[in-house]
Amino acid sequence: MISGCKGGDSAAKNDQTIESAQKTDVKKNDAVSDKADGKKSNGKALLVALSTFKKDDNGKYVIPDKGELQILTPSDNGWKSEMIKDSESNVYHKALQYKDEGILSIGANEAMLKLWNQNDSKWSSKTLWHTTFGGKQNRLRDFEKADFDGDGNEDLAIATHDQGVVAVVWNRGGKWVPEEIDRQADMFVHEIEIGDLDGNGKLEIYATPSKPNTASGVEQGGGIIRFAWNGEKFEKSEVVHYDKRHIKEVLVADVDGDGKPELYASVEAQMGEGFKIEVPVDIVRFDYIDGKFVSKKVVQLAGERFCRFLTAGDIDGDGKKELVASAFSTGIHVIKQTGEGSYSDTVIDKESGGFEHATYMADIDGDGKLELYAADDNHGSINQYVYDGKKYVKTTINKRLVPKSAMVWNITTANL
Ligand SMILES: [Ca+2]
Ligand SMILES: [Ca+2]
Ligand SMILES: [Ca+2]
Ligand SMILES: [Ca+2]
Repeated sequence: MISGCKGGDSAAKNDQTIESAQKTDVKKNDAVSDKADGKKSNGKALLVALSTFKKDDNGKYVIPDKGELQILTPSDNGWKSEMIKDSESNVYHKALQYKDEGILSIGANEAMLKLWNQNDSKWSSKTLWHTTFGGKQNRLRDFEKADFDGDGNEDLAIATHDQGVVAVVWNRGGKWVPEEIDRQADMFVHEIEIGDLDGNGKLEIYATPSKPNTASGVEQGGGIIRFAWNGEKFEKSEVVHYDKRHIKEVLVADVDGDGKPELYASVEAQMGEGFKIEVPVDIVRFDYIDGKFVSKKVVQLAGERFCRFLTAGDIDGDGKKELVASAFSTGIHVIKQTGEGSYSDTVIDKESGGFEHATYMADIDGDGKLELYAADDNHGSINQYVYDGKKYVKTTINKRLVPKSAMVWNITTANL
């Protein structure tokens, strides 16, 4: 049963749904694979989570269609693309490999958590959680995996729309048990990050609730909340709150290399009437010091309204980590710490952009150095950036015919 769940009736319903889903066993869906040769690759692949759109009567790609998971695999003849299509959801927000058990996906409208597996080159899925939240939208928006209770099984923390639900889906020895750990009416929780910022050996969950988008974006408040496991339940506290700004992107990483992770946030612009940017995007760092969070501005992205992707890693091979901020309209920013509290900001590609501008760092080619992968939705391309010692060399590894026919929401990797 779902213990400590605040959902009441919906909790009972969720539990029932999961029971029936587990009894259903493997469901074929309408998964389509366009992989021509059906061979399994042996190396790492990129998992690209997408939503697709159909044309309306005016020929505009605005009607939500299927959620899709694109698997991009390097080969001697360039990157191979394979699509898993799912008509039960119209958005795939993210996919994560879960050990050798398969690929987990989260979708929206319908809100579904699925586990995908490949047999004889056909992908099929099992639904682990299918739920509604009682508002207008039912979206599983972001998730991360970690063993919160220390039982040896990795659990999932999931951000959802639009009733402020933060859920943990416990892995109880192979049985998946969802639990709502928070709920706030008419709130959108966009992002989950996990890390031990207080250094007590237990992982906390960081989540970003914000008020619904308005047409003007004026006075859309939000912040970061934190859930710390106390051995029995999660204790909620606030990291930061803004009345006129909000956060849809956070990152936990040890960028300064002192062995302790920091929390980074992309604080969206404070907007005035008529889409006037009163304060542009700030990248802010939060350190947990003596029981509270201390914030410091890293950089401000001049002229930028929002930045929905922060990643970190040593992308230029100098032994120190960089922070990469992929912004809506000002390109891909590589941010380097140049001293105590000082940072430089270099735009490596000002043409790349989009609402999400999903970005990921991975060593897919196996040379021991990270490559940067970014989804440029303005041009419908997925690009790789490799630092050659002087500059970032850009290679387009995938391009769709009609850029507006899809949106990329996330990029991760899997060993397939
Ligand atoms: Ca666990
Ligand atoms: Ca901790
Ligand atoms: Ca570096
Ligand atoms: Ca590499």
